Amino acid sequence: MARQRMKHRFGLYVIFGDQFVKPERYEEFAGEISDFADMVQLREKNISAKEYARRATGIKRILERKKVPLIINDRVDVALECGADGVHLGQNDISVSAARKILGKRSIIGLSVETRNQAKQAAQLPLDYISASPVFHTSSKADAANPLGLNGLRKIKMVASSVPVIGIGGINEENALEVIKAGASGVAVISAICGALSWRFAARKIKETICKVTR
Ligand code: TZP
Ligand code: MG
Repeated sequence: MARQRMKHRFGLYVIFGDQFVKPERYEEFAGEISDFADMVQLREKNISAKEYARRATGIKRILERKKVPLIINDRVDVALECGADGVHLGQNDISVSAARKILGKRSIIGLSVETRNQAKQAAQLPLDYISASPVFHTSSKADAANPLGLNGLRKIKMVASSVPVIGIGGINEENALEVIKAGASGVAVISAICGALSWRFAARKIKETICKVTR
């Protein structure tokens, strides 16, 4: 029998890591965005599991007060260690099924997909959402595939209609609404928030924009 998916609000899904924010400012960052983010992902590359969990634990404390779930990129062990709400996996990470066994049925598990075929396969897995990657051109991920465009995003939603799809890549205040209108349940944003002069203001603007279409 197909697994019953729990309902989560994705809306504005903010992603950050030391590529864009200095670790000593993580708690300040989390505090600024927490009134507008529906979900937050810590995305670190090339640091120890111990340091990853230390950073995540500090953020978790802030987000918990606002009931904003924290997702850990790549590392199921780190998610377990810091009591995160879930994990986000790529096509080359540990499998979704293994992550589900380790983290249990209440954890939020997401998977990046770049093609319709990957999306179709993902719809059969015990996951909570997929991210369609990248929707637009992005400079934040060195090995990003060619942009799907809004049409590519629509096609991914079509083959994985039972799964919430999050758009990621090059999303900002100007194009966020189009991404939602194309079928996404949320927008994942890095540089348009982390690179803004005011993190709080940038998050608020995108959140207000996507709230024009409620899903
Ligand atoms: N995965 C696909 S695109 C991307 C990731 C992590 C980067 C998105 O960053 P930005 O700055 O919002 O384009
Ligand atoms: Mg990964």
